[in-house]
This record gives sequence, C-alpha cells and structure tokens, in this order.
Amino acid sequence: MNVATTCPYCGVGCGLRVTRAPDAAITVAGDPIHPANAGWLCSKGAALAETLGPDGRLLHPEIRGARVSWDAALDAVAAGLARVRDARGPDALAFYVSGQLLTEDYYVANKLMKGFLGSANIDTNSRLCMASAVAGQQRAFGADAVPCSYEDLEQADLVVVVGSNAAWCHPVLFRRLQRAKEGRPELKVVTIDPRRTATSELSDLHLALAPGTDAILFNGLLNYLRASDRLDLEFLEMHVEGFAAASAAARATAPSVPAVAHACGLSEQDIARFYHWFAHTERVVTLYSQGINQSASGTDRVNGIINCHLATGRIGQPGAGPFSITGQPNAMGGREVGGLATQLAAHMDFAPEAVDRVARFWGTTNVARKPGLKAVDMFAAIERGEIKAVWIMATNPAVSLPDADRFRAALKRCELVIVSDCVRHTDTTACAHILLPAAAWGEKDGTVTNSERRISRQRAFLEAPGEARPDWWIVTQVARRLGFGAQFSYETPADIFREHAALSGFENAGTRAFDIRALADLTDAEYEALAPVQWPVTRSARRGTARLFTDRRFFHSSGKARMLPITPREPANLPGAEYPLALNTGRVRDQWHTMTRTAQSARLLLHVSEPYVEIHPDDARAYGVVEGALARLTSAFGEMIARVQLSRDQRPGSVFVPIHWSDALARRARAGALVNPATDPISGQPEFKHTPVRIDAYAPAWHGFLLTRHPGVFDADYQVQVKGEAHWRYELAGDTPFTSWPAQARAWLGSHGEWLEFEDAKGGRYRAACIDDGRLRGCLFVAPTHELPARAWLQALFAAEPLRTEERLSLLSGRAPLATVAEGPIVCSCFGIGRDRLINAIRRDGLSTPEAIGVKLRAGTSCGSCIPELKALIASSGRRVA
Ligand SMILES: Nc1nc2c(c(=O)[nH]1)N[C@H]1C(S)=C(S)[C@@H](COP(=O)(O)OP(=O)(O)OC[C@H]3O[C@@H](n4cnc5c(=O)[nH]c(N)nc54)[C@H](O)[C@@H]3O)O[C@H]1N2
Ligand SMILES: Nc1nc2c(c(=O)[nH]1)N[C@H]1C(S)=C(S)[C@@H](COP(=O)(O)OP(=O)(O)OC[C@H]3O[C@@H](n4cnc5c(=O)[nH]c(N)nc54)[C@H](O)[C@@H]3O)O[C@H]1N2
Ligand code: SF4
Ligand SMILES: [Mo]
Repeated sequence: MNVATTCPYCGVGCGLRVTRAPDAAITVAGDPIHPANAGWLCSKGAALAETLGPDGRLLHPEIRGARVSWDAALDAVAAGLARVRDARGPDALAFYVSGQLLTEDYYVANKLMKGFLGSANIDTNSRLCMASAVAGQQRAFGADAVPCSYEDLEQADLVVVVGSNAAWCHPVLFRRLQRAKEGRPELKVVTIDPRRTATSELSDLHLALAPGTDAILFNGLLNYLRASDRLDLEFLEMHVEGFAAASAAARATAPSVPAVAHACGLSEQDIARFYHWFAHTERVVTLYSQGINQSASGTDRVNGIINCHLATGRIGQPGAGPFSITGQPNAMGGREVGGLATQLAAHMDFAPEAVDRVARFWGTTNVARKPGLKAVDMFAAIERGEIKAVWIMATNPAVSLPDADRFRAALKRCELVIVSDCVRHTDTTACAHILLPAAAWGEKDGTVTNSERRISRQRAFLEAPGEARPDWWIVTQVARRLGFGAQFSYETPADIFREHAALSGFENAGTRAFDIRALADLTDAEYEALAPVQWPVTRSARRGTARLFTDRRFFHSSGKARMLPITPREPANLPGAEYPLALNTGRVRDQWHTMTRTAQSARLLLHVSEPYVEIHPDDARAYGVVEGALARLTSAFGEMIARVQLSRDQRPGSVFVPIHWSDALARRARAGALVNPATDPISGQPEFKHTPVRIDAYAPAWHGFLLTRHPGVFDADYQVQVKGEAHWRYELAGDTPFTSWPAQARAWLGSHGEWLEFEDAKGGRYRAACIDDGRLRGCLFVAPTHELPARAWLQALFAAEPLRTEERLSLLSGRAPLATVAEGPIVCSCFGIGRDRLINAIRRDGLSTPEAIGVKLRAGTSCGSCIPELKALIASSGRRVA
C-alpha cells in the first residue's frame, strides 16, 4: 500500500506518502512531488506513525457515560436539537467546530446549522486563530483572500516575519525560507517578536518590540515610506482608496523614528534599518501570524501591515505581498465553506441577496438571516443559559478558550453538550452528555486547504477502530433524522465536495474570490486522484492560481483595495501593581495544541516534556523564582503552575508559557485559565498574547517524580504525565506531606516484588525502586525542594534488559554507574540528541555550523526542525544564561 495524503497538523499542508509493510507497520514520509514540501517533513509529521495506535481512542457512542448504539446516539442528538429549537428557537442552539475538520465535514455542519436549523450560531476555533486576518483582508481586499504563494518567500529579497515563530510552528515553510537564504545570502530576514525565538536565529535583524506595539511600528513605516518618497503613486491612484486617511493617522500616531522607538521600546538605529530595507526593496513579503492576530486590536494590526504593501504596490507580484499564514491544516477550508458565524457560505455574507441565493441553491427557506455568535460570545451565551444545546466537533475548548476555567464551568452547566472527538478523555469530553466517536486522520477522506490556498486530498489508509465514523457521516445522519434527508443525501465526501465547488461558482460573476467551479463536476475517480491545486480554479484557470491580484483588481465594488486609518491601541489590560508582567502564550516545536495526539509519541515528548514559564533572569531575581523550580502564575482570571526557565531571549517585563497542557495530562497546568477573554471588536479574536500576571515561587511541601510501567492518577497538587519508552513519568508536587512515604509508594506502585528504599524522614527525602523478575517496575523520588536527580538514566532502564548488578546498586542514586555523556533536554528528536551533549561537542570539537554538528552527531540531518536551535546553541555556547 502506498497512499498520498496530507499532514493533519499545521497549515503548511505538507504532502505525505504513507506505506504499509507486509507486517502492517506504517511508515510516513514526505511526498517528494507535493508542491508545499517537496518531500520535507518536520518532527511532528515524521512522528505521525507513532500516534496511530488505538490507545485512548473513543470507540463507541456514549450517552451520559454509557455505551449506546449509533442509532440511539444519533436519535438522541436529533431529538435534543429539535427539542431545544422548538422550545426556544434556533438561536438557543450552537455548533462549535474546528479548522481540523475536513472541508466536506465543515460544509455539511455549516449547511445544517445555517441552512436548515436556521441559526448562524456555528463558529469555529479559527475565531481564536485567524479571525483578525480574515477581517483585515476583507476590509482591505473586499474578500478573505491570501494573495501569496510559498514560493513568494523564496523569491523575495526581504522577508519580514512578524508575530510568528515559524521555525517551530510552520517548520517546513521556515526550512524553505532558510534554504532560499542559504542560496541567496542577500535575501534579508527581519523578525519582529517581543522574544527571541528559534525563528529569529535566521534573521539579519530582530526587533524585540514591546508587546502589542506592532501597529505603531507599521504606522511609522507607512509614514517613513511617504516621507522618503517610496510610495507607488500610480498604484495608489489607480487601485487603492483610503490612502489620505491612512497616511494622516500614521502621521498623527507615529510621526518619527524616535517617536516609534520610544513607543515600541526599540533603538532608533534598528527601526531605521528596518524601514530603510523595507523602503528600498521591491520584493518584500510580510509573513504574519498569532503575534498579530491574537490581540484586542488584531484586525487593525493586520490592516497596518497591509497598508504598507498597498502604499508601495507590493502585492500581486512575484516575491511580494502581505502573507497571513494559517495555523490549522484546514483553517482555510473552514473559511471557504463559511464556517465562521460571521459568514454565510462560500465567501458570502448575510446580505439579503446572498441569503436568497444560498437558499435557492440549498433548496431551503430557513437560511439564517443574520450573523451568529462569535466563539467567546457563544460561550458567554452558554454561561447565561441562552444557548441550551451545543455540539462541539474536533476542538477542545475547555482547554483552548481564554478564561478557560470559567467557560469550562459554563459548559458543565449547559443543558445538552454533544462532543464529536476521536479521543475518549479530554477536558471537553469530560463535559459532554453525548459522545460521538469520530474517525481520525488516516481513517477519513476529504480535502484540506493550506496557507497558500492549495487544496489537497487527505486519503484514508486505515480502518477506523471500533465504531468510529467520519464527521461528515455523523452530521449527515443527524440532518436526515431532523427531516432534511433530501438535502443531505450524500453518500461520499466526493458528493459533498462537488456541491461545495458548485456553490462557489453559483451566480458568481467574478465578485467572490473563492471560486472552484471547475471542480464541480469531478467524477469520483477524478476526486480520488485530485492533485494539489490552488484556488481559484475556474474554467479559465483550470490548473489553479498561484497568486491573486496580479490584475490589480480587488473585490470591493470599486475594484480597488482599501487602506485603513489605524489608531494603535494598547492591549486591553496592561501590567500594573497587582499583575506586573505581561503573559505571552504560544507553541512549542513538537507538540500540537492540547496534545491529544502528539503526546502519544514518546519521542516528541523528549523536546519539551513539562509546562514551563520562560522569564528573563532579572525578572526572576526580582520575583524570587529560580531556574528549574516551580512557579505559580496568577492573573485576574485564573492560575497555573509551571517549571521556571530563565532566558535572556525573553523581554524583561513579559513571560512566555506554552499552551499545550490540559487536565487530561496534568493538573494546574492550563495556560488558558489565565488568559484574558477580551476580544477584538471587529474580529472577535481573543487577546491570547497579553494578559497581566503575577509570578511567585510555588513552594509545596514536597517535590517528586514517579516512573511506572502503567499510567495512573496520583494524589498530588501538581502533576504532569509524560509518556516515555516502555514507561510513564509523572512530575509531582504536593502541598501537604504524606504521613508515610513507604506506604504511599506502595499505594501508588503496588506493594509486590522486591523493594529498594532509602528514607530520611526528618529531611523529607525518600527514594524507592521496585523490581519484578529483575526488571524495574517503578520508582519514586521525593525531596523537599525541586533538586532531584536527572530522570533520563532511570527512564532508559525501563526499555533495557533486566537490571545489571551495578545498575541495581546505583538505582537510588539516580545516576548512571559509569560516567556516560550527559544528554540534557532533547534538541534533535529524530536521533535523540540532547542539549548537554551538543554543547559539549560544540565546545570540545569547535563545531561552528549545523552541518559540522550533523557530521559529528547526526543531529539536524533528518527532518531539520532543530537546525534553528542548533544555531542558537552554537551562538550561545560561549555565553552563559543568568
Ligand atoms: N508545533 C506546533 N506548530 C503549530 C501548532 C502547534 O500547536 N504546535 N499550532 C498551529 C496553529 S493552529 C497556529 S494558529 C500556528 C501559530 O503559529 P505562531 O503564530 O507562529 O505561534 P505562536 O507561538 O502562537 O505565536 C507566535 C509568536 O508571537 C509572538 N508575540 C506575542 N506577542 C506579540 C506581539 O505583541 N507582537 C509580535 N510581533 N509578536 C508577538 C510570540 O512571542 C510568539 O513567538 O501554529 C501552527 N503550528
Ligand atoms: N492560551 C492560548 N490559547 C490558545 C491559543 C494561544 O496561542 N494561546 N491559540 C488558539 C488557536 S490559534 C487554536 S487553533 C486553538 C486550538 O485549540 P483546539 O482546537 O481546542 O486544540 P486541539 O488539541 O487541536 O483540539 C482538537 C480536538 O479534536 C480532536 N480531533 C482530532 N481530529 C479529529 C477529527 O477528525 N474529528 C473530530 N471530531 N475530532 C478530532 C482532537 O482529539 C482534539 O480533542 O487554541 C487556541 N487557544
Ligand atoms: S510543517 Fe510539519 S506539522 Fe506542518 S504540515 Fe508539514 S510536516 Fe505537518
Ligand atoms: Mo490556530
């Protein structure tokens, strides 16, 4: 078997080749002919085969915890939705869906809610992700259309990466940029991010601006372009409206380089350098992501960027344009079907003629006539009891919403909560009355659209386990039970795709950007074989369209693009006496969101295995927290505990926390609990990057770690579960001491077998290992502080043969009997090469390039995702942190 499909993680949309050996072993490799990645994969893509196991899957429908048949579950969903609609009206219903659904799933969910249930209360986690980019593009271009292609990054002479950690979040795209720069060192890269990241390692200039000041920086740029006569006056005259107002606002709010430097906390020289490069380079791409979008002024920030491209005519040309990169594999597909509550379908809004058109196309009289509630408003309406029934598909809002404790509590009180997921135990499935087992990646068929508008097929290569079924099937079955069988008669994803493509072209005289009508009559075989293609795909552009706006026509009725006057605003709440630091939240390289899939791979957990808070050493000193210890972060909304990591890459005054941990894997480690639910007034996107917080040392009565062959739940106040090779690791801490550690150890690990123990009861220290038939079954190490032995050697013993004598003797020291090379936290996941070993080799052998490291240690020679970190290690191995 050899199947071409698409990666289910980030919006780069890499093509994959999946093969199954005769012994059923699955191998996932990059597809050498997919235009997005040409064979490359990042660490997450390369580890996909490790996440396909049946462990933890939701296998059967359940109602209130009891297994039921599909018929019973689907009847209950349909009856529940109908009951609420009939009693309270359609706006008491809501669907909350996801950019991880396939386009076909998304299309039918949107059609059911907006066309037949008659409410527009269907919103998606893309509200948390891309909504500001969508709104900004609509304001500027008259359509939610991303102008660029990936190759524009390679063809540019200046790439400005703003609010994006692409090295970790879009690794293969970053790799393409890196290779372009290696081939053409004159290609300049500027990164703009309050912290230094793996991405900024590639840059010629890094602007560590004060959080939330991007609009001032770009207004300053617009002003500079005008003052230095670098505008494209002809383009402005012919193709743009709104220049005068935008320019006046820029002048008023960012009058000079010194003023911008002051407001953004940057040096005048750095700003002048950036402005000069931008002004004097024709081929400029500005790549932006969540550092721009996730803000209470995200839409304005997007338009501030687009303004500078419109003012210089740098759009619709090779190597030029403002480029919003999408996060999820099908964030774009969701926007195309109209999955946001603020859109109707196929790039149509709720204007009466659009409602009428869609109603005729769908054969219904019940189309919603006004926008529905945006994600945060939707959950607030659930909290107020106005929404009585919600169906959540392919997203984990109990973790990923801002103010997550509050909205989780709201969900728990909601009358009817239906959750479709492929995983049994998530923080959101814990709130559900009805659970519907969804088929997962590898088991379902359909299409996704990546960041460059490229539609690719996802193809099934596995049987779904248990009774799991594809999302489109589940929605279609419910629609039929609600009496809409004629309009939901689909038998295959291809049926749905054809209808979706036809709607995109329906009465579309070139006024709607999203147009794939040429795909509306694909045969089943053609759909099956569909090659990756960028929309629009029309009769005159059957092979797709790499770049938009090459004809300089935009989608506003004037045909012109629009510049917007931007008045920069500060984040919704600023740090002050009670909460003196700005909390920034984001991603780490090897985990995906709430970890329901990536945490299945022991290898991926080696890179970062525990929630951490990155803080500047000066702030750490001021707030009394130390490297490696635990700290408590508190905001006006909630709290979390995280391991302290000191870094001079962090801008003083702000701290960074990864978003990934949930109650399903940890305790008191959910970043979302702290996040301010303030949203952008236009896009409704929450301000995930700027919540004022306080940090202090968390000093529990005891710290510990436990290693075991079997997962479990332990009574600790702080707890993180980490899957390893042949074992599970638990990082633990507790506010109250146990009366007897030996008894507690036996309660947790089972009392049988041989026990090796050491106890210093007065000193609060305890170490134990239990052994079955010469093999380690578990161990527990406890101390009054965080200073405990490194875990790596003990962990490795679980995968090894029966213990050797010298290993048994060393067990309770936690240290290898013979001096072996210290590994440290893993940097290269492919070959398991750690930081300490790399630093040793860099220093000892004078390695000065990632290639030299690759020759010596192999690190970085497989997927290459760690190359930016290798560069950072080379650069810093002479420097010391703290
Ligand atoms: N490994 C991994 N990759 C992923 C994902 C994942 O979960 N894991 N998720 C995918 C998804 S859905 C998304 S949306 C993307 C997100 O991709 P990115 O947007 O690249 O990722 P983030 O880490 O959320 O944030 C990006 C950067 O914004 C910076 N930032 C914070 N505040 C500001 C500010 O005021 N101004 C500027 N200029 N920058 C600021 C942060 O310091 C951070 O480095 O990643 C996708 N890729
Ligand atoms: N603090 C903070 N919070 C954030 C962000 C941030 O930067 N900071 N970023 C936000 C952003 S950009 C995003 S995109 C969100 C992501 O947040 P979520 O969407 O909540 O995160 P995931 O873990 O991807 O959730 C996907 C769920 O769908 C399930 N699933 C996977 N495949 C399928 C399928 O085919 N069908 C079904 N039915 N289920 C499936 C998974 O098991 C998982 O439970 O987080 C947002 N939250
Ligand atoms: S860059 Fe990595 S996570 Fe993103 S699509 Fe490619 S392989 Fe998947
Ligand atoms: Mo996202």
